[in-house]
Amino acid sequence: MVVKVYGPEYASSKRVIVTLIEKEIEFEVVDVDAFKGENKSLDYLKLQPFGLLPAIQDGDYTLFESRAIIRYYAEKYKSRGTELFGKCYLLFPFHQQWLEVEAHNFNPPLNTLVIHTIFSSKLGITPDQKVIQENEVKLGKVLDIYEERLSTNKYLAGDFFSLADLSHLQLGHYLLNGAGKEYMIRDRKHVSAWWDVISNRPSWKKVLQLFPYLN
Ligand SMILES: N[C@@H](CCC(=O)N[C@@H](CS)C(=O)NCC(=O)O)C(=O)O
Repeated sequence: MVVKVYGPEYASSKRVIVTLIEKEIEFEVVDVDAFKGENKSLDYLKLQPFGLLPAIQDGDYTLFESRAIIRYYAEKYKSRGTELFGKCYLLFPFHQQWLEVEAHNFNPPLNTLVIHTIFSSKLGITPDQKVIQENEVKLGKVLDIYEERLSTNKYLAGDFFSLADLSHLQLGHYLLNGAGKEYMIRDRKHVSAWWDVISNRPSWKKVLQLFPYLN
């Protein structure tokens, strides 16, 4: 069964697509333009009642929330493509922990930064320098913790690439492309090396080639 991914152009959808590529799962995409409000159409709300992207359809099966989707496919196709949970069950909590850190510590300040630096005109909001500065400070503190973690571990969960690393690519990409905050990665030696490793994976390059970023 080919997996249908709705709204491939958006960051959270790319989190799903890069996982499907790593797991060698066939997919097709359905364009949904959030800037035209298509994510609030009655048909789309049947798939994702909160009107957010992405949602997937896999036969009769529908799922939303990008991190739930990637956990599902990494588990369902454990032995296909890249092992994204680590080989040993003892490692499972570490990658879950760092996936939660990405969702609750990394993503919120970066998402606000991206809205105010890249998407303000599309969203019809005035960029607020105070909000930008506050969120830059918050994100900097998170990245300082990453710097320490990555000084003793090649990847966030240990010595293996996992969903936790992969989940940073979609919004992290904006720091170096569009938001003008490249220094936040490049001034941290270990974060910078980690970023180069994860963003040079063929799966991520494929995503960028298939779905160039909106801005
Ligand atoms: N926690 C959700 C977040 C989804 C989300 O915020 N999607 C954005 C695109 S990256 C969206 O749909 N924005 C349109 C809107 O807010 O109307 C997930 O990971 O799936």
